[in-house]
Amino acid sequence: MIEPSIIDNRDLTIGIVGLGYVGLPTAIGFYEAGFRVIGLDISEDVINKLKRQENPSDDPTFNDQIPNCTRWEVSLEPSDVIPKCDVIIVTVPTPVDSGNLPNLSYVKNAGISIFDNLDIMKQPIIVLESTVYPGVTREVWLPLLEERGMEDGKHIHLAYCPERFVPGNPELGVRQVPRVVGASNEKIAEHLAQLYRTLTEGGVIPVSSIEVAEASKVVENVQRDLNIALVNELALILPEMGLDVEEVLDAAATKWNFHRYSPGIGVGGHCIPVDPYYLIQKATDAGAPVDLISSARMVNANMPIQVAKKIIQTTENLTENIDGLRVLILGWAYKPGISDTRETPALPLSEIFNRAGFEVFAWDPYISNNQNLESATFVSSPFDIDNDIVVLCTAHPEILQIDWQKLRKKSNLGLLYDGRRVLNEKKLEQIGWIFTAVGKP
Ligand code: SAJ
Repeated sequence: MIEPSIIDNRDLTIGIVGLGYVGLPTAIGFYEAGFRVIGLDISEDVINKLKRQENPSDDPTFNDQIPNCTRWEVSLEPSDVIPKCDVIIVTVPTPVDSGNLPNLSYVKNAGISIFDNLDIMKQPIIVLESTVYPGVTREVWLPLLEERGMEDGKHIHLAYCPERFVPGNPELGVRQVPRVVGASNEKIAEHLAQLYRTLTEGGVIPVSSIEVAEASKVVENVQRDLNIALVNELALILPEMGLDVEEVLDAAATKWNFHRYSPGIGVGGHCIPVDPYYLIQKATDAGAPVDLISSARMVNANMPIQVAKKIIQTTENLTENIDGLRVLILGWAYKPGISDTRETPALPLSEIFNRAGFEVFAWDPYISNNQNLESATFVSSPFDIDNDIVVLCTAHPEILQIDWQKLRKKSNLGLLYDGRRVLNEKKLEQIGWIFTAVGKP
């Protein structure tokens, strides 16, 4: 059991199962907070790199941050390390499958490797952090415990503490963000809140149950998806009235409780475009309506199609034959400053351009150009090729700083589409670009 005094003395061994985007910073954070930390992963590459104190992730924040100390251990073998743990935190992926249905196999497999190897004399606490729908922790793990003759609250204690951090933003990492934690047992939730307060300075609130904590996380991201969908739909409506969505949103944002979001070519990442499907699935199973959540998800998922349609229409107004025209996509990562391409809207955009007969090239300063994608050829510089159309998909600082005058000389048609509304329209038109953008008439 994790009594407050044990937490204060740092006399706890904390296991982290899954050393990816969330698990690695969490492991390093609890190590830095003074605990014994054991990291477990199924990837030999990750574990071998960590054993050599190399950063296994593509986030440079962890360069030179990998500990080399007796308080830090990493392993591929659950049987070697799980028995040593007092608290086990599970940070494994919870993706959706091709039909956008939740894939809980990683959560289940993590449970199996934990429950087959834990030391019940320690009455360990098992905390799921991965984003799920309300009920997953018990639905997936209780049957596994029963199969092994174990009971929650007796041999082990289950809990849920949603992962929260912002990839690529060191101000909003696991050591800074506020957290919530729920457990089957109120005392356990309180003690876990105390434990997580050694990790983050952002504050930790215990909530009344595992399910409340599970629901809070998926609701946070559903709200974000809905807000983005609203401005994306406005970006399709207002230009039909001759209005620029950015000008209207700026005006509306002068209202004290208007929350400003930005329209774009689409919503990428492993959170926002994925998490709503978890709540949609659970609500549908429960026979509850999901009209708003699912239609907002469709608006965002269809944004690359809408944007491609607009760009193709504009091109057809400029030239007779669009077949074989060259499009240069600037930015492939799903958001600025990182190399993560999961669910990137640039991919469907490039596929639609291909079907329209365009030849598609892409440049992203954070992504090596040896990507073997069907729908786009990666180049190592935006000046490597002549183009006809340039589409800004990701507002990387390096893309904003491009020499647009020099790039204009490489563009035969000179059509520029600002997919994130981050460029200076007047300046670009003065140097000869035909400037168009999402939400612009
Ligand atoms: N996006 C828009 N318009 C907006 C905001 C975002 O089109 O106004 C797009 C981005 O371009 C990107 C996608 O949505 O393609 C997601 O952007 P994001 O800023 O939400 O970034 P994420 O996916 O890294 O979200 C993370 C999430 N963190 C976790 O789930 C742990 C999310 O909960 C956070 O709210 C978000 O960071 C944040 O606040 O930055």
